[in-house]
Amino acid sequence: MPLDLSTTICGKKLSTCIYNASGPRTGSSDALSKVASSRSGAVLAKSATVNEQTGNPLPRTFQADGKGSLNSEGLPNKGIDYYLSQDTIEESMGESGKPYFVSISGHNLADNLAMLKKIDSVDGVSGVELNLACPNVIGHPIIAYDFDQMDAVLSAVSKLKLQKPLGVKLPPYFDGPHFAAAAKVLNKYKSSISYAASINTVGNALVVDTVAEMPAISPKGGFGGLSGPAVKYTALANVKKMRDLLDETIDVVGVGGVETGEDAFQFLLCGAAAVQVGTKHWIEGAKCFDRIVGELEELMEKKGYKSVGEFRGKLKPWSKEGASKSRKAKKMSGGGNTRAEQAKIPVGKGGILPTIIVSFLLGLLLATAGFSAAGGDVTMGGFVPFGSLLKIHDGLEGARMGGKKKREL
Ligand code: RRO
Repeated sequence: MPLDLSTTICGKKLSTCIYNASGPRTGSSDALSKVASSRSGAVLAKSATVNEQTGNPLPRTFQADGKGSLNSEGLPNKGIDYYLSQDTIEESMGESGKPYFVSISGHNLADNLAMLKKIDSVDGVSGVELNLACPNVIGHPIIAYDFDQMDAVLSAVSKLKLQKPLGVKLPPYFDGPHFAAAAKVLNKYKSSISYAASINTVGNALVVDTVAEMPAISPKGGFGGLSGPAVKYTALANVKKMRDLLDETIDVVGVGGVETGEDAFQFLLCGAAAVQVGTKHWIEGAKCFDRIVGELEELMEKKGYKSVGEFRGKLKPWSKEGASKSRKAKKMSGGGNTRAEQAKIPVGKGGILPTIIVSFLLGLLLATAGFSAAGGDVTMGGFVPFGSLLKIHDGLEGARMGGKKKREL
């Protein structure tokens, strides 16, 4: 019997519990159609504003050292009407039959209410994610860090009595009282909220370019939202806490640093009803959904699970027995948890030297081909032969809005 990876969000069945986060590669029907054609269980569009906007100045994204990515996109998007048009929905979703969700991040409450009213009457939209957590709009602090403002927004939204299901995108919280305060506000409006997506990027991080002695991106003095593996543990904690604190009628959708089926499994264990992928989708493209779903299936098979429901939310308390089981399994596979154990893991088959040589040759090749080593406003670029940094500046952006090259938002 095939494994059951399905889930239900906003009352809609998703064939797999993995889908895309609003953000990279979600700004156009072209990009969204690739998600729809993959094993992603649903399709979620880029956060929209009332009108089309180009976002912050370039360079505004940076992928550093494989551990984290930084962005200060500033909400580039085609405007809500684009994401609601039947042409866009048809071009994006094709015959996939999957749920299509939109996301909004208005400049103010009036904008959000106006967009929600529009969305509510559009066929083919399964729900809306209200982004309360964008860290990158200059002069606008993160709404969901101000609990009074969050309450006021949700109060006004609940008065609309929307027909479409509503999700909210939350920022990461880091302290007990903040988790509790956020959950209290959300629970107050539980009859209007279908799910909470935790987490948006970790706001106001800074990557420093050692060579140029400057920030790696240009807007906001180099401050941007941190994503990728660096934030996974924060995201897991937020999902677990929110699942513990939120009313059971509000689903928690996990997002933050998911790269593998094992990552997705961990989010599900912490109680996520579904798992979104953002940064890895940006880096790898829509084929990441096929890979991550396949890896989750493999892991479930190994563990003897037939459906996601069998382990979702069943994270066990720490125990000596569990730790011993884990240690034994790691020993068998040659890995380990402690530094001493990890030091024994060989670096590839031939050790580290071949890796250094290949990296050096690749660096020379890229330099000869005229790639930029210093970053800046380039599509791809930068190899520092004696550093460990292979960086890609605005890889996705390709070119500016309206520029010659096609750009996937
Ligand atoms: O567009 C962005 O700069 C952006 C948004 Br709306 C968001 O919600 N989170 C983020 O990291 N970047």
